[in-house]
Amino acid sequence: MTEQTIQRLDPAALASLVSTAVAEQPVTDLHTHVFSPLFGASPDHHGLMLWGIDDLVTYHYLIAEVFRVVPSNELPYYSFFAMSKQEQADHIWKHLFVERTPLSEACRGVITTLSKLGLDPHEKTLEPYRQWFSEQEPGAFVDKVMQVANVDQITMTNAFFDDNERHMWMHNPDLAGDARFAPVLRIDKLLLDWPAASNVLRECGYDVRVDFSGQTMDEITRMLHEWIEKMKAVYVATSLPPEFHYPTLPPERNHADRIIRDALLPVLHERNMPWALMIGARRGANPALQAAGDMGGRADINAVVNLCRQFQDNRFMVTMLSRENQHELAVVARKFGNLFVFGCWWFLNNPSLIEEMTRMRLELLGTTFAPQHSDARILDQLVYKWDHSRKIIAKVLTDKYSDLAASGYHVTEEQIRKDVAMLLRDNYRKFVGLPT
Ligand code: RAT
Ligand code: ZN
Repeated sequence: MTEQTIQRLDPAALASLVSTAVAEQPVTDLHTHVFSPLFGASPDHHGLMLWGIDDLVTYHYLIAEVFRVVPSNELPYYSFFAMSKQEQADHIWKHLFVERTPLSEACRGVITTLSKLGLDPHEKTLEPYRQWFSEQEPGAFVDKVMQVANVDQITMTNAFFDDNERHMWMHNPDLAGDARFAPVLRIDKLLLDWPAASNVLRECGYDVRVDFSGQTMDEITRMLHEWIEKMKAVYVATSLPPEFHYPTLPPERNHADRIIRDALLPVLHERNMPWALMIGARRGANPALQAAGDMGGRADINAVVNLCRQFQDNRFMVTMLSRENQHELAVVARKFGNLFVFGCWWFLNNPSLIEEMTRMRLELLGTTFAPQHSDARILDQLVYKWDHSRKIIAKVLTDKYSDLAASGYHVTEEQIRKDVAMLLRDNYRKFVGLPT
């Protein structure tokens, strides 16, 4: 590099170059729960695609928060869940947005989303927002949100063991037909509740037995191939509890170990496809809160070590839910090139923790990870989840480039843009084999 191409940027110029590069870089969002309009997006919201003010305000993170203000001895859980979605949204809006300052991350997210969509977030009732959303057409609204959030592809979560969703896939061969959305085969129950999973597989025509006799493993293999193909899945995913473990050496200990070793990983190897593990979700800590009742727990990192070491020809995408697991996960990724670390998941998707994790990952892994995924459930949330995360990623990168400058190395704008493209889009796309 010649002397002229080296930019010695002053701190303000560097910060502005980095934040522009981060803002302008389209993101491939690698894990969400958003569905395409093909799954149904009617204005009465009976489909799977969630969008608009009532879905936004009844996000399960906000349901958990409203029960801190109006506890269940004042409004029992069952009474809340018996209310219509609009009534639930009115209740949440009143208590979290009108009578209190919306300071929490999930509350601020609604404010950012409304503001960036051009709406005034100070309304005392939801009616003006309802009116505005009723004028949006779902398909065009997807384009609008993707443009405001600068997201080029939304990765879905397509749950084979969800009866409603599975029936949709069985009766509509074109569900993967919206190129803005990438499907993912999600198979939690196969590993977490084999007796129940085997019943569903049998109902679907797979000759499996709960004791693994007969053709069971071949039939699980057949199901995985068939459903990866039917969904046109880009990867296979599971969310796992803190207790998840994979032993050091065969023989296997339980159903999950056998299925992982003899069906899941061979299928993925044959198809050159990664397995995404999201480890640390403890379901139903407060079951009455439904989807809002889950919590997290610290997991054993050796599960990840053992999988990466024993299956070196397989590839693993891993995120973990507890803050305590983050350092060891980044260290393990230094040992195994077949491990791709991604995202600040769920209770970690908060500015203070995103900053801490992104800084640590850059220090341990350089640019070889994906700092964030949105986990959005409601389409509109892409706006805030990415706006908030981009600002933190830009801040951390600016600090790191300043540290480099203090060490005598000055980055070019081209380098900054390349780093940002890898972090927000290309590392993930390469890892799953999508075009970059
Ligand atoms: O983040 C969430 O919305 C959680 O409820 C879970 O869905 C989690 O992200 C998961 O994928 O299991
Ligand atoms: Zn998720």
